[in-house]
Amino acid sequence: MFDLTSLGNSVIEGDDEQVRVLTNQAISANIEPLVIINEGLIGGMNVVGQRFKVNDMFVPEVLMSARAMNAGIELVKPLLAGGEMTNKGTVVIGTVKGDLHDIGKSLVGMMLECSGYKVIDLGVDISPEEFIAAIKENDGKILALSALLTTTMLAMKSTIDECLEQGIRDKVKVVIGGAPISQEFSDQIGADGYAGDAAAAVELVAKLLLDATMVAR
Ligand code: B1M
Repeated sequence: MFDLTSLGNSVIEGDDEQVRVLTNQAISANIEPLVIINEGLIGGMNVVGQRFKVNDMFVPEVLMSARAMNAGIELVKPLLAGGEMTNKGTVVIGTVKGDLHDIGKSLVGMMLECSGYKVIDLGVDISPEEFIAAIKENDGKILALSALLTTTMLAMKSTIDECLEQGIRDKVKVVIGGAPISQEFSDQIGADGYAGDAAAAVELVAKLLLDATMVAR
C-alpha cells in the first residue's frame, strides 16, 4: 500500500526529485490522480502554509515546496486531461493589481481545475480591466481574486466596482481569498463569498454555481 504521507513530506522538504519519484510510484500503484494531488501534493503544501503562519518556515523554503508540488502535479495532470476534466464552468483567477504572491492562488486554481472547472489563470498583478476582459472573452462564470497584502486587498473592491461599471456584475460570481481576507471584508466590498483555503474555495464555487442554476430555473 502506497503511503501518501511520504509524498506530502517530500513537498514539505522541497525535494522535487523525491516528489517525482514518489508521484510516479503512486501512479504505478494505481492511486487515483485526484487523491495523489489532494492528499499527497496539496496536503503537503497545506502544512507548509500553516508552518509559515507560525514562522516555522521561511520564504525560500516555501518557494522550494511550491516548486516540488508543481513537479508532482505536472506528472499527474495528463492523467486527468481525458476523463475527469469536464468543464463545470469557467473560472477566471488571478492575484490582484500590485500583488505578486501566487503560491496560494495557483493552489486554488489547481484544485478547481482538478475538480472539473475550466480555469483561466491570469497570473499576478492583474488590473480590474484585465480581469473583466478575460471574463468577457471566456464567458467566465466565476471571478476568483487572491490578495496577500493588506495594501492590495482594496484592489478587490476596485475590481468589483469595475464589474458594476461595465454591467457584468450580475453575470459573474466573485469569490475572494488570501491570508488577510475574511468573510467580514468580503461582505464589506460586496463579493459573493470568501474561502479560507483551496478546498473551501472549491466548495464555495460549487455552491455559488448551484445557487445560480436554481435562480435561473
Ligand atoms: Co510576501 N508578504 N511580500 N512574499 N509573503 C506576506 C504575505 C507577509 C504576511 C509576510 C510577513 O510580513 N509576515 C507580508 C504581508 C504583510 C501585510 O500586508 N499585512 C508580505 C510582504 C510585506 C511582502 C513584501 C511587501 C515584502 C517586501 O518586499 N518588503 C513583498 C510584496 C511584493 C508584492 O506582492 N508586490 C513580498 C514578496 C514576497 C515574495 C516574492 C518573496 C514571496 C512570494 C512568492 C510567490 O508567491 N511566488 C513572498 C512570500 C512567499 C510570502 C509568505 C512568506 C508566504 C505566502 C505563501 O505563499 N503562503 C507570506 C507570509 C504568510 O503568509 N505567512 C508573505 C503559502 C500559501 C499556500 O498560502 O498564499 O495564504 P496563501 O494561500 C492560501 C490561502 O490564503 C487561500 O488558499 C491558499 C491555500 O490554502 N487563498 C485563497 C489564497 N488565495 C485565495 C483565493 C481564493 C480562495 C482562497 O479565492 C479566489
